[in-house]
Amino acid sequence: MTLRASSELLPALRQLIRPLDTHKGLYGSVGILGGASGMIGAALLAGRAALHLGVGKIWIGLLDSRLLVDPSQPELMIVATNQILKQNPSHLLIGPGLGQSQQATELLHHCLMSCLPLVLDADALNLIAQESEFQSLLRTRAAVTIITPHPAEAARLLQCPTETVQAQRETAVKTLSNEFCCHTILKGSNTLIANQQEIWINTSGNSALSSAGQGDVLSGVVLALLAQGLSAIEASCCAAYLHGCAADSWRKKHPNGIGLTASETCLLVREELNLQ
Ligand code: NPW
Ligand code: AMP
Ligand code: MG
Repeated sequence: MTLRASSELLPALRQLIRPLDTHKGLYGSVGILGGASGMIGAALLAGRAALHLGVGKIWIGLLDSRLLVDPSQPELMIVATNQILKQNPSHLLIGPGLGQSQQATELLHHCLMSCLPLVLDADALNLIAQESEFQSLLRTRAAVTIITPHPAEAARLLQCPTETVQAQRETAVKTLSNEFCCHTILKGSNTLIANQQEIWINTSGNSALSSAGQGDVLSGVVLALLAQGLSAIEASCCAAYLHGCAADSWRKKHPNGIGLTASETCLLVREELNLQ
């Protein structure tokens, strides 16, 4: 199969250009669920990425309810997990730092049952891999669903070794999209993006992204683009491309550099948006 380049879909980003007379209510009101004890940062990183990519309102339902505000990012609205769906969100992301507790399982069930466009990452994917009922719910969702596995998460979903996924990445991404009737972003060097018809390849990005929380940032970028009107495939391809470009620009300033943090990547991705 011929792979298309993810950068082909960049013109879709022009949809983000705003008229003068507008308001935040038009740019998505997203709910993010995750952040169990010890992994609060994952949900906050996804929220920060969504914020820096222009989402109107961001609600974060943290499983660890001890944090009431992100002092470094007070724009994020942190609420109890059971408050997220009550905020009438336009789009949902579940998974970053979610853990695999009973509470996590119940929240995932609610999300899969909802009629809202949904991004699934990290532990949401691990829970789906373990539960056939979740797999059925995923297949039969009426709304758009995007899954963002790294190779090990993909292997859990496909019930095969990670080495098999890496040896046959095109087959893996296509199988995931077909098996679960969704859009798939198979992360890693040369991230692949697939719907049930086609596969796109991302050529931006580098090993500076091999650090904690970078996937959580990517999921927030995908959510942001989806919430502002891009189609699932446009949001997936553009997010992977911009995320990779952020690391490429950083490497230009720091040849062979290491130590790029996910927090920095949130800001750098915004710099990559060229809406002229
Ligand atoms: P290894 O180490 O090579 O044997 P997991 P996670 C493998 C949250 N986070 N290619 C790797 O294999 C996330 O959101 C919270 C091949 C290892 O065994 C999740 O909710 C943070 N193999 C949760 O933590 C920051 C690869 O998979 C295993 C691979 C767990 O997520 C960190 C690790 O993957 C994190 O994002 C690749 N490209 N990538 C926070 N600040 O709060 C991974 N593996 O077991 O799914 O664990 O990705 O750390
Ligand atoms: P996660 O493992 O969920 O934190 O996701 C890691 C993110 O960083 C994904 O978007 C990967 O595509 C990206 N990434 C990690 N390592 C590399 C690499 N060597 N080259 C390009 N992208 C990478
Ligand atoms: Mg991850």
